[in-house]
Amino acid sequence: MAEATVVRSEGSDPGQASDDLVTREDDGAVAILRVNRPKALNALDAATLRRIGERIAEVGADDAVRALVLTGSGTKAFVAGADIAALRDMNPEQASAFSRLGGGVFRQLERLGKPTLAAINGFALGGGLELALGCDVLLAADHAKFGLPEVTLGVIPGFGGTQRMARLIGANAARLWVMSGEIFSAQEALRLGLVYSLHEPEALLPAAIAWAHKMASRGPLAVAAAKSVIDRGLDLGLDAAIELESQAFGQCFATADQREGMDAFLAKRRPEFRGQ
Ligand code: DAK
Repeated sequence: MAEATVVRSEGSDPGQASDDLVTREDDGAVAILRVNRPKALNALDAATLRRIGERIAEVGADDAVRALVLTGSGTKAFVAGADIAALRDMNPEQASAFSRLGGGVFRQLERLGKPTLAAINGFALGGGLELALGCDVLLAADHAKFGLPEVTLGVIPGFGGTQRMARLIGANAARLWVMSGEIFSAQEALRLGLVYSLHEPEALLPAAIAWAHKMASRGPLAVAAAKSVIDRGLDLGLDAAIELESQAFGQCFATADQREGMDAFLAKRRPEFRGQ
């Protein structure tokens, strides 16, 4: 079945250019992507999901970008979920195709060979929380609200939320929040380890960008290898995961960045990593 026939883009605000659904601005080596559908609290319809995918691909291909921060437009919402108006009339095939579209985009985000941070500036519900879960590190504003409320709509999380929540906060807490569909506070998210830190709303983006710059200044191949080994290792037994780390450690020694990093240390100067 052709994707275009089943994954519709209803829900995008009339007159809003698809380009504008996800804006990009760069701060040096850090790209900042904002989901930008303020009238629907940045809810994800098919057009917005596709645009996120295009932006991620763009960032991945841009050698000048070494880290990504993902946030939502405005101060009220990061992303308030999948677009319920677009979901409502889907048949099972269309829903599966929508799920595959979102799941594919979130996996693309997760596999991006550059560090990614979610700056959660408000509601992160349903597909919005699932989008944040595709990032490497989650930071939040202290007024943010979290939840996977899909069961309140008669469905379940369809973009990997059940799996990533359980991996990140453990099965007990994941079951509680997924099966109740309740919304929870930023303070609870911090307590659960779902987010790394909370910030005053105006301090959130600067904090995320500051972490992104730190990561962007390190050896990019090493950062990408570390990300990959942590992610892949989580799905393996400890022996296999440690072997994966050993292999990746060895591969670092085939790079110019390894020599540059160690030469710079010994010469007491800042390294100039070229990602080679
Ligand atoms: N979709 C569409 N529009 C939304 C929206 C959403 N998720 N969230 C908010 N909006 C719209 C509202 O309809 C409203 O539009 P207008 O009436 O102004 O036209 C506007 O944004 C402002 O929202 P409110 O007026 O409701 O603002 P409040 O401050 O009163 O409330 C809220 C904020 C976030 C508590 C409330 O809007 C809310 O409860 N929103 C829905 C949150 C939610 O349930 N999110 C989860 C969506 S379900 C799957 C694939 C994916 C998924 C599941 C399955 N498969 C294909 C299997 C994922 C599902 C979800 O994410």
